[in-house]
Amino acid sequence: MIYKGLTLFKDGYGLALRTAQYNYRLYQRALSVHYGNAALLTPSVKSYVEECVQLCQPDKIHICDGSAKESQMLQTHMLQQGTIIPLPKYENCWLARTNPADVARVESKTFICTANKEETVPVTNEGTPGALGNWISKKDMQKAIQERFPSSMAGRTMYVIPFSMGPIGSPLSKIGIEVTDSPYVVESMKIMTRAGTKVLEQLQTGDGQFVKCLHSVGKPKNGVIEQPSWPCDPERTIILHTPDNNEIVSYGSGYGGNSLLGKKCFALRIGSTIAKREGWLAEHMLILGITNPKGEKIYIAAAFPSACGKTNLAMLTPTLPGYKVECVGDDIAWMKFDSNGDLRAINPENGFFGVAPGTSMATNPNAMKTIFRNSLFTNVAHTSDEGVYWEGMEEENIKSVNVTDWLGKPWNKSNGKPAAHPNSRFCTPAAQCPIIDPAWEDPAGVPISAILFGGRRPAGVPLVYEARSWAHGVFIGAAMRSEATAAAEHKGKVIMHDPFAMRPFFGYNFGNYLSHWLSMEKRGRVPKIFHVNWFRKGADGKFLWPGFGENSRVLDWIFRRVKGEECYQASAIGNLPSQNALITQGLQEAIKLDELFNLPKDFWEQEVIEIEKYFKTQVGDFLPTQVAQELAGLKDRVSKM
Ligand code: GTP
Ligand code: SPV
Ligand code: MN
Repeated sequence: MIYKGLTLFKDGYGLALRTAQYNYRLYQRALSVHYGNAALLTPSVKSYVEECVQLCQPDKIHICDGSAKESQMLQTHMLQQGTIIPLPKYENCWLARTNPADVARVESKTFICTANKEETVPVTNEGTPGALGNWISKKDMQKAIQERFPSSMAGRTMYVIPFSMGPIGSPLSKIGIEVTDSPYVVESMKIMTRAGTKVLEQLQTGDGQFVKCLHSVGKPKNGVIEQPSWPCDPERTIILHTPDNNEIVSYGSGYGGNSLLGKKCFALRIGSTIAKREGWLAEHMLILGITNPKGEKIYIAAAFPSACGKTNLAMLTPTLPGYKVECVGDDIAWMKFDSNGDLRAINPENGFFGVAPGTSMATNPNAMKTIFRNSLFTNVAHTSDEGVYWEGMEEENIKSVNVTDWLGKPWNKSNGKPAAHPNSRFCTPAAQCPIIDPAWEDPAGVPISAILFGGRRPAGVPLVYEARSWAHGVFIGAAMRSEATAAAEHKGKVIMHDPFAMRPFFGYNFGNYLSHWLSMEKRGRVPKIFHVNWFRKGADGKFLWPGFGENSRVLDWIFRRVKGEECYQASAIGNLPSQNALITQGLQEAIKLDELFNLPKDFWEQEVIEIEKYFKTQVGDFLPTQVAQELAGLKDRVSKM
């Protein structure tokens, strides 16, 4: 065994495995690299792979080249394992069914590891459990790794995925190496990121830096894998991040943000810590370009919590005549001021991992035109004509076929359960989107003129309002709340705080994050900030606003505000559209505008109390004075309503 020369080196950092013999080399033959070219790995990538091999003891090593031939090979392998089902109704599409215990991100098992707890989370004296991330000590992280990873890949292939977040070579992009034992993860990462040999070449010519991402679907302690087609270890799932050395370690889950480590783990958690150090922003935001009837174009970024409408807004089909929306990204934005003081954003991703239920020709035709080629569906329902189905999809699709639900059981509407899991998703190449923005891969990014915050607020919060200033906008982001969704393990429809839609994704102390946001005003021209709410409900429990394409009416008002039109009126909570400023001509149904924009005093008094309590118990002394002043200002204005 050629790894005899490696010793465990417990320095308390990350994996804490270091090669003792520096002259040690990863030889293709000796390591049984059965696919790919180990000679392309830089010395630091080689030593990282060696550490992972030493720890996880895989049978084989596969260095991903990103090719179509490789995809065919992995698809064949996954077909044999029963992990995927072909969908010949479409072109190169596949369906995966996970273990029913592995269907969403697990926020409670996600940790950030720093020397001091305060680096990761605000520590307050209130005795309330922290809800702004979980901290783990270096010692406990080591323990967690040592309890789970040794030999976790025995009998399996270890895939090494070189990937770039952002266009390869862009000054805003960053590289990662994900080591995983899941071929499903490989195929998903090849859609969601730029992955393969070209990234290894970039590593050789660039600064050689990369984020270390180790992932194993794991093996349960008792050795029993319940569903061999989807191995996982839900009971011991853990997702660990060490910002100090740009390292991610994820065990036990094969799904979504738990396993596609470029996404939430890298682009947001590690990304936000890099962004803090380097003076930019890594955010849970879509990016869209919008052109008005005069032919003027601006770009907008929007932060809504998981399953609250980012993909839909990013691909919006405007109902307002003369408007055009183009999509840059649907989930993550990396934003940095350029030398002219403009805030420029890139979408670090290469694909969409979008919520399937609710996606239809009526709600999001652009998504429907994107997803039926070269796509991987997970936990949606299967039809007997070898296609897919989910709640909200046009029902004619299932008129003359039988439906099998996401669990593999026969399904019909009368059995009362959803056919597709509420967090079922499509994974599809962004380049296939018919309205992908011409500048979506511009290495310089696109200039951002407005930032939107929003969430699911069934009561009290109007359709749209504008922040009074940058600091007020930062406060609005900090005070964001939204109804819980199926994207994580939360139960029920409780209204949760989700500041900046980042609560599950902060890589460092939220108080310091707020200071960082406030500091942007000194770095360049800051965009205008708005809050939107498509989800307000009337007394009948129905949405007051039709949403989707009609949201273009709200974007039109925002556009005009960006251009400086005086189409607003001040209110206690911020600027609202002035009378008749929101274009309503052509709306299919009569809209109860009064209800949609009403600001009930008792609601806002309660909201202020709730925000105050949240800041006190969750952020404590880490709350920047400016944000506290904004809260005091709101409280004062609400008292005079
Ligand atoms: P993540 O991928 O989890 O980050 O979610 P997301 O923010 O991209 O949410 P997405 O656009 O996938 O929407 C989630 C759900 O909200 C879907 O079921 C949509 O149909 C629904 N939705 C999106 N936009 C609207 C809207 O304007 N009005 C209403 N009523 N529902 C919407
Ligand atoms: C989200 O939950 O915000 C997602 C899906 O975009 S996941 O990739 O699983 O994080
Ligand atoms: Mn998301």
